[in-house]
Amino acid sequence: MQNKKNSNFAEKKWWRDAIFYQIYPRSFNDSNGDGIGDLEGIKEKIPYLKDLGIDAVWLNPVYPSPNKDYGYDISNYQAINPEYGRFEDFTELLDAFHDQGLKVIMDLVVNHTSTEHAWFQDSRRNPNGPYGDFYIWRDGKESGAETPNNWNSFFGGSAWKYDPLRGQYYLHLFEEHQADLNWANPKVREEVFRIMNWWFSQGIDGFRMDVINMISKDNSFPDDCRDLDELAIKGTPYFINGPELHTYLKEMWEQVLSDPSKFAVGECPGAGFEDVLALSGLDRKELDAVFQMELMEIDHGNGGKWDIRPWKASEFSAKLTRWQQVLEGRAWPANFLSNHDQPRALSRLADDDEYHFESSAMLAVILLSLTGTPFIYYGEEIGMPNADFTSISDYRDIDTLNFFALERERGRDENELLKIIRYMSRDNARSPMQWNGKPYGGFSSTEPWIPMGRRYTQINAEQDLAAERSVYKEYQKLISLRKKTAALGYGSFEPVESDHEQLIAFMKRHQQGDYLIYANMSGRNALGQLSLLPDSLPEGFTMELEYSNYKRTTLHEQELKDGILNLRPYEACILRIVVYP
Ligand code: TEU
Ligand code: CA
Repeated sequence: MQNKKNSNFAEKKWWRDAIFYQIYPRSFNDSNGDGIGDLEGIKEKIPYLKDLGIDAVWLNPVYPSPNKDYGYDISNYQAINPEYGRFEDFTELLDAFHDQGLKVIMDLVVNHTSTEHAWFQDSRRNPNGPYGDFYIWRDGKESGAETPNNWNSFFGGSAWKYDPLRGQYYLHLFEEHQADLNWANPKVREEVFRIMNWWFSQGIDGFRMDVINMISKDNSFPDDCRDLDELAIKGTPYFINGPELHTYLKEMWEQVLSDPSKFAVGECPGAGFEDVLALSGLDRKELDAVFQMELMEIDHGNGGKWDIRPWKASEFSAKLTRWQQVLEGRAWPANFLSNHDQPRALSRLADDDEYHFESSAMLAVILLSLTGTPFIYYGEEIGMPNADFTSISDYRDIDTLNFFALERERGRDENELLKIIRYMSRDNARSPMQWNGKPYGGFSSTEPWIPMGRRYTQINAEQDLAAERSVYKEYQKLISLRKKTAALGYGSFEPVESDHEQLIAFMKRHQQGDYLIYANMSGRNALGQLSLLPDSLPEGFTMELEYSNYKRTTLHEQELKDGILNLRPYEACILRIVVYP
């Protein structure tokens, strides 16, 4: 049965059929032995990526940066950070990917620049100069004694920094060396569009856009008077999904993105259903897809990410269901379970130890069975767990280090904080790629910029590829199954047993065939009630097993007879609905 709505996506777009792989260049592969991953190192691994079956890569920022936020503080948009290589190394890498039929999207970080960027250095010196109004400068209250308002930075503390040279405060929603650009200034937009077109003229295939839904601020910069948890970020209602956001993005579409071969996916923290439909709706002429963060906040308390709360499979299922169904036929989803800002899904959502293999494959089944474009994060394809550092000195991430320092100042216990950080820190996802069990995991011949993950000698690509039960090979199987099964990438989503406390179960319906997906997100056996399947299924249907992460080759007669599916810990199955004429 064809779901009318998803036929809206019939028009071929390379990025709708693509499976993306996100590379964090600083931690992927070091080719020159300085402990920092680089572009030549990525090029060496193209065969590994090609064999996996992916179609495109997203590179986190590789532009010159003082690395206060490791690349998300850019000091020059039209160059390559010498730590990663020369500009020629970039064009050679791009050509090498394209020669293998793989697309490349870059990271566009234009909500803010580094305070080392020439624009900012000129802006603070020449308020009436050409860049005087490129940033958000405001006088403080009480003749400058107080910040212009009570907004917080995402990395802790105030979102305002006083600059004695300019005699004013500038806004920084992130680290104080990341000054927010003033998008209300048409010159700023013009410059950004020129830079984007310049990169497209270099041959790239698209952009992942950093916090793109924060570029428009409420120009009256009011205080946030909500009664919030002390850890919560004040100000968000005045800069997330701001007043001119859609005007700016429509202009960007006109000036840069109208060509259908160009892909634009926006990272939009705090974007709800209506926001995502407005930002990436089919007829909106803004973005092609949006990374929304709701699933990533499943374990966030009222205080946000550092206020960790337990979560249930039924909550996970509910969030998945809502987003798949609300966007159906209206906006194309961008799906991910891990990225460079989140603890790794394997350790966060499943069992990275006793059921390491099963859990890794189970999460891959969920990611690769959803409608939308899937993004695999480096290391997921071999079941890399969290880095799991034990000492604060192992951490490099400014967000983590700021949280630790500020909470220590507030007298919180060090071990309690280390426990929270060990679970939630972004560095859990930024430790070097574990290629083998040799010193420094085959990532580098010298000590890396950040320590290796704690278990790299047991969990690494070399061992996984040699293993009888290889996570990499499960990803290959699931990627090729997805590519030949329209229902997985384009089907309509129907939840099954959505209140099950262990199982994520859903159908994907498509004219080319219907499929049933079960994923046990618990370390205990779970039962799937086949009788609870949608009664819209045709009379006398049966099922055939297409995939299981256990040595299961078929549904047992007993299960079909009893209508009960026995799922072992972290077992995941993909079943094809078969209707005999
Ligand atoms: O992330 C935006 C974002 O929402 C996360 O930073 C989140 O707030 C974070 O985990 C803090 O809790 C983007 C980039 O992905 C991130 O790496 C950058 O640090 C950030 O923007 C600023 O550029
Ligand atoms: Ca290097």
